[in-house]
Amino acid sequence: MSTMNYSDKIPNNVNLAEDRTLQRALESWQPNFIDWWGDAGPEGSGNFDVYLRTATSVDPQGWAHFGYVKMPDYRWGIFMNPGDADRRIHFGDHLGEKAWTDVPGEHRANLRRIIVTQGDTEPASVEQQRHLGLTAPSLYDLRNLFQINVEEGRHLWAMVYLLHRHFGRDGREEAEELLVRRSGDENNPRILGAFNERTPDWLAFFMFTYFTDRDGKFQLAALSESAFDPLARTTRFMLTEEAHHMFVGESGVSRVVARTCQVMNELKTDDVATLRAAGVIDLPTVQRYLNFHYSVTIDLFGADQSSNAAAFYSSGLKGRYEEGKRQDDHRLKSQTYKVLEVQNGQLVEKEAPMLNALNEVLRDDFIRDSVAGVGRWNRVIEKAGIAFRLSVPHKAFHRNIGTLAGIKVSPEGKVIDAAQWEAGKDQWLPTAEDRSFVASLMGRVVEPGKFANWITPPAIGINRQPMDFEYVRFN
Ligand code: BYC
Ligand code: FE
Ligand code: FE
Repeated sequence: MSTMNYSDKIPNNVNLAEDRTLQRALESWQPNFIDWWGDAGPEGSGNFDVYLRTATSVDPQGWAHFGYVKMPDYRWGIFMNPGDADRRIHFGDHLGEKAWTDVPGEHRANLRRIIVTQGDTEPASVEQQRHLGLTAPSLYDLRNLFQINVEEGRHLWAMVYLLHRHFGRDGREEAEELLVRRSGDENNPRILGAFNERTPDWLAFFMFTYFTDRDGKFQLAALSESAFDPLARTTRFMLTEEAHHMFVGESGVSRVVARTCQVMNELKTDDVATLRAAGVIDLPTVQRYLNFHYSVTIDLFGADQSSNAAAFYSSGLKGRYEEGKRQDDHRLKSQTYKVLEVQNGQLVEKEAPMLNALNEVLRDDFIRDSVAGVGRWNRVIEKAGIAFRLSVPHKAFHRNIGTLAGIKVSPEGKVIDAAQWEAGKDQWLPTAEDRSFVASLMGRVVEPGKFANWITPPAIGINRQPMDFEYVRFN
C-alpha cells in the first residue's frame, strides 16, 4: 500500500491501526515529540503559516502536495517504500538468504545502535538550526529552512517507528532518549561530533546542508541496502527527501558566491576589507567555512579501520553505497583497500583489509560526490571572470576520528607541527572575527521578493511560484 492514511492521528502507510499496542505506544510518544519541537525546534515559529510540501504517497507521481501549514500541526508520519516479498540479502555472510522482516536476535544490539545513531542526528540538526529563522535572508530561504526542519523531524519518526515496532521495551526507552539529548549539551550531547557543533549563521547552514546532509545521503543509501527490510524500505523513502536538503545547500552557497563576485566586479577589487564594508562575504571566508564543514563531516564516517564496520557489512546490516551496482563478490573477505597513515612525518597509503576499511570506502564515495558541487560553485566564479577557486581540503586536514585524529595536516596534505598549525589555522578555519563578521550581515528580510544584500535571488521559486510569493505568513 503506497497511499498515506492521513485520517489517523499518526499518518502512515504501515497499517498502524492493525496493531493497537504499537499504535498506543507511538501515540504516547507523540506529545513528547511535540513538546520537544516546541522546546528545541524553530524558535518563535509556532503560529506561522508556512508553504510546505507534504508527502501524499510514496510513488514518484503522488509525492508532493504544497499548502500552508502551521509547523506544530505538520502531519509527521511513518512512511515506507513498498516491499518486495521475495527480496534477498545481496551482500555479506547471508548473501542469497531471504531478507529479514524482523530483527534476528544475534544482530539486535548492533541494529539498535545503528538506528539510534541515525535517529539521533535528525533532531540534532533541528536543534542546531533553531535560531536561524530569526535571521533569514528572504521568505524563500526561511521556508526552505522550515521544510528541512519538518522533514528531519519526520526522519526521527521513521527511526522511532522501527525502535517501537522491533525493539520492545529498550526500543521505547531509546525513543525517549532521542528527545532528551540535546545538540551541544555538556552533560547530554548528541552522539556524533558534527551534530554538536553550532550552526550559527546562514553560510554555516548552507555548508551544513551541502556537506552534512550529504553524509545523510550516503549513510541512508548504505542502510537502504540492509538485510533488515523495514530499515531498507524506510531509508529509501528518507532519501527522496534528502535531495532537497542538499539542493538548498548547493544553491545557497552558489548564491552567496554569485553575489560576492558581482560586488567584486562592480568595485573591481578582491580586497577583503573593502568587500566586507560593501556587505558581502569575501571568498577566503567562504573557503574557511567550507574547510570546517567538510572536515567535521568526513569525521562522521567513523574510523578508517573499524571492526564495527566489518561486522555491520558481513552480518548484512549495512551495505556499501550502491551495493547492487558493484561488480565483485559482495563478501570482500580477501580484498584490500588503501587507507592513510603517517610514517616518518609523511602521509602514506597502506593496504588494509577491505572489510575493516568500509567506513573509508563510504567516505571516499562521499568525497567524490561533494567535489562535484564545489566544481559547480567554481563555474560561477569563473563565469564572473575572477581567478579565485574553491577547493576541498585534504582528507587528513582537521580530523578528529580515526588514525588521523590528533595529527596536524595542512589543507594541502602536508604533515606539520604544532607551531605551523598555530601559524596557519586562522587562514584555514573560520576565526572568531570571520564568524562575527558573517553574523553582522545576518539581518531579517521578510518582505516578499526581497533578499539580503549578501545573497542573490534563486533561479526559480518553490513549486514554480513567483519570486515575490508569500512563502511564510507571520500572522
Ligand atoms: N563523532 O569504529 P568506529 C544524517 C565513535 S547524517 C563521535 O569508526 P563505527 C543527517 C563510534 O560511535 C547520517 N563519535 O565506529 C544529516 C565508536 O564509538 P564506541 C547519520 C564517533 O561504528 C544532516 C567509536 O567512535 N547516520 O542523517 O564503525 C541532518 C569508534 O568508531 C564519530 C549514520 O551515521 C563521530 N564523528 O562508525 C540530519 C549511520 N565517529 O563504539 C541528519 C549510522 C565514530 O567506541 N551510524 N564515532 O563507543 C553508523 O553507521 C556508525 O555508527 C558510524 C560510526 C559510521 C557513525
Ligand atoms: Fe534526515
Ligand atoms: Fe537532511
